[in-house]
Amino acid sequence: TGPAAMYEPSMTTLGELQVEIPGRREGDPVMTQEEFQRGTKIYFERCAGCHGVLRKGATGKALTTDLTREHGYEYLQSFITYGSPAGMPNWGTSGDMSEEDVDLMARYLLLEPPAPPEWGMPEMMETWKVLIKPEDRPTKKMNDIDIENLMSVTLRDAGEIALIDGGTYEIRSIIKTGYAVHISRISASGRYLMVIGRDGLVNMIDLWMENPETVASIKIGIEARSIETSKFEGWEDKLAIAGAYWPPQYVIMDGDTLEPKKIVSTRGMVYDEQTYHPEPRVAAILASHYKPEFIINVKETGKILMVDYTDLKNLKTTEIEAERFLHDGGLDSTHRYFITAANARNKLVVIDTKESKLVAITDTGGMTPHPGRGANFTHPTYGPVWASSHLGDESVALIGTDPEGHPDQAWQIVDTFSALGGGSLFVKTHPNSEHLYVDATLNPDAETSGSVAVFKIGDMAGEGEPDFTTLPLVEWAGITDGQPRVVQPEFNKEGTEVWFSIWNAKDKESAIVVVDDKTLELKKVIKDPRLITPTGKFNVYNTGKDVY
Ligand code: DHE
Repeated sequence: TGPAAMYEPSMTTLGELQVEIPGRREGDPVMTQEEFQRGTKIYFERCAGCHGVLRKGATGKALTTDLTREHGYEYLQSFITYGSPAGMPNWGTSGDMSEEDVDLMARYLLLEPPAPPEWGMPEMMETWKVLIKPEDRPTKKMNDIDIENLMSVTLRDAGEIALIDGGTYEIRSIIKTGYAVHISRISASGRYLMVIGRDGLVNMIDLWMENPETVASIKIGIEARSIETSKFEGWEDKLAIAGAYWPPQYVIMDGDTLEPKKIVSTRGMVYDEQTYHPEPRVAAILASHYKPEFIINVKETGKILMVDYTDLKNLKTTEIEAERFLHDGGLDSTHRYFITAANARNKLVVIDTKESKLVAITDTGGMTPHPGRGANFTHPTYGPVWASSHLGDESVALIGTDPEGHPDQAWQIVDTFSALGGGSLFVKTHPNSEHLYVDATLNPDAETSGSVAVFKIGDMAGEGEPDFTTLPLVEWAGITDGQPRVVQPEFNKEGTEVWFSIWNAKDKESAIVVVDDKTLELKKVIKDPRLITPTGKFNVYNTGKDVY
């Protein structure tokens, strides 16, 4: 009984939708309806994130039939089997796809992609549930949890999050969320935790309840990645926003109930060529601290939208021409500037959230920047900087973020140096820390992907590349089965400990490793059979206040 029993998460993903083989053309490979359905499911689960639902390409290459047919079956089959150094996974040789599935996918890609359905207000309203009405919720915190130091941990393949106490390391609860759940964000007051699954399911969890639970949910699309809440003074906890990959759109919702208020399509013209794009996906969304605005990355058209949320009926949007393939990013230490990666273009874009204007587009000098929210610190030589690592190579790039004190270096790449290796996803530091942590999650070498590089910020001055310490976290976790990967450093509220996920296969043991930031010694290994595929971790205080 209780809200958990009432709450049935929606598992409809693009892979589960009933699709028909689009009209056959001469020379099309023979494929049964069942095979086509299976191909669609695999494509959604493995390929769409990088190549797009309509296969127009983004982080991955375009796979439209004019191209796939030119390359032909053999080429596709070998590419899917062996992958490429540019980032295509080796689905066949890694054992993730069977030989039959590789064959199926090579044939599938020679056919036109099925057209997925739209998801407008009627569909959203049908999935919208308020499990506990605002008036029936507690009026004060009813538990003894130190909410500000709570960690919301993505349990990716379980479609759940774990709420872990940042002080005692105790798992306070496990909550069912969307399919392949992606990120957590927190409302400005720190009360409501918002979680989004790849299937577009949003859970709103009330951290004041005796046992924090989902109080409202809605499915905002068929594929999604981002969620955020209004943070400007006077608008705390008032609104939520979620962005979808499919259909390409964002929706602004009531911050108490998730009632959908306004859906805006992001289909339109690519910023530079000014040609129409049918699938401009919504990537990172951040709330401005300077204005009542949401900052929205539209990936394929290369536009950053600054959406004023004060009057949804007369919606004012500043549309900034940035760069294609916008992905993730974060704020500088003053919270005034938004720095974001146009990752397939090797660029960082800087926006002034006070003036709602483009400030700079800078080449990072590395391959495919992937900063997460990035890392802010004061460099001994260059002053305030923000860091990003890269997916395609081992480099870390630092961009100057102090236009007042260090005008010559502002928005320039002031330094680049090597960390462990390519395949890095996230960097992290904290205002109270003297260290910069850099993972190498997708590196093919198990020792590399199982470790993290730690740079001492004070040692970054001087000639040559700074040295780093390697912490063998998988070894520290004592997991020998499988090839677990270290992913996403996240600090506790005080900035004294840093947490890492040890991300193993679904049927193997995973863990969370906590490191003492001062001594770089192991503080705690959190293991529990319920910790299935932990990936992202979101400290309530640091996430809500944009401390990174
Ligand atoms: Fe993420 C953030 C998209 C794969 C873990 N990821 C984001 C954001 C986007 C995104 C747009 C920024 C959200 C925001 O700030 O509003 N991620 C995608 C993809 O399209 C991609 C490449 C492929 C896919 O098919 O989904 C992808 N992401 C992954 C993973 O495989 C990761 C490593 C494991 C997982 O849990 O799925 C992963 N993504 C994360 C994490 C963040 C994230 C942990 C938040 C980082 C932070 O510190 O804020």
